[in-house]
Amino acid sequence: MNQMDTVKRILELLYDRGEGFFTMEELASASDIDRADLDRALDLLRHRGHALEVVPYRGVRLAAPVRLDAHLIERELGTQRVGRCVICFDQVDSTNDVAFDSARSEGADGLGVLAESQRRGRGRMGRRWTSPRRTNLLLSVLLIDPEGELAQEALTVAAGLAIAEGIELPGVPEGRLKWPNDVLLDGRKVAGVLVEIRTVAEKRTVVVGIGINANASPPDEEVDLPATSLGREMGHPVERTELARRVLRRLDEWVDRVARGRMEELRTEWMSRCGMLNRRITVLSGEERYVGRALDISPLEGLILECDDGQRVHLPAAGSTVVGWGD
Ligand code: BT5
Repeated sequence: MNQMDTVKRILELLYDRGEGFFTMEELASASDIDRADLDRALDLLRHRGHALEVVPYRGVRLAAPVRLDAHLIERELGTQRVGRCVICFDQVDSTNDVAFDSARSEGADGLGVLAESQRRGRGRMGRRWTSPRRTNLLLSVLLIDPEGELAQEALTVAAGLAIAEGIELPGVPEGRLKWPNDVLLDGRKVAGVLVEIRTVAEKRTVVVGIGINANASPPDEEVDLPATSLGREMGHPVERTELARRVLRRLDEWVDRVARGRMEELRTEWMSRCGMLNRRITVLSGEERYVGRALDISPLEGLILECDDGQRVHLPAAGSTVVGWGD
């Protein structure tokens, strides 16, 4: 094994042991190296950004929260497209921008970009997405789509579903979807989706940006809709590596369905998780304000609303926000 493989092997061993310790002897023997090489490998792990907790007579373990690491996320991920390659950063402006910047690289389709923090994390329509360092998941997935198979409308819905399924953990209430791009737990926002489309090297390029509050959420006075985190719902911190893997796997399946045009599955699943149907809602779409009953969701055409004056309108996800809902 070369030195890099040794470091990865040690990282796997420590990660898999969770909160348990490894004695130095045990770790050296499990990774088939001598003590001097182990010390060098642990230094390299620290250099890679991992904090280690070393306790006399007990040994070593990864300090919580475990830093997001591409190797741990990619390991036996088993996806076809989404997350085939993953990169993790400490700080970026926006993971969506990094994903777009990577679009010209060979084999970039499906790339997953994660960051521990963002200087300019964004929501839709110029809004901000905030997340304290090393607490949450900030993830963007790059999809090169020259044939235009991945409609923005459908991908937004698909990403919401992937999140709702990926966060199904013990103690977490069922994730409900608020059209077009929010995932809520008991009415509080736990995640948001920002799908952006640009042309890069003459190819249609889509980035699915996902922010999930794993362990921290902004206070009510700082947000339009009250927020929550998975950790708050569960009563203990959530390990983010496994969470990222769950969401990437679910997104892989949903992106595949969208690419194959299996919209009915998308619609059915979405409807079963949507808390808004048949309720009277107020939607801001572009400059207009619409009030009426939500009749249906079309993964390609958006929300179908029966306005109070009897008129039916199709509202696209892009540029629309539900600002109020009643019975
Ligand atoms: C969204 O926009 O919900 C899309 C959020 C997408 C964020 C991800 S993080 C990775 C990737 N890189 C990026 O730069 N962005 C994506 P929108 O529906 O416009 O909601 C934005 C609003 O949510 C803000 O105006 C705040 O009121 C609220 N907000 C901001 N941070 C929040 C958080 N952590 N949790 C809950 N609400 C938040």
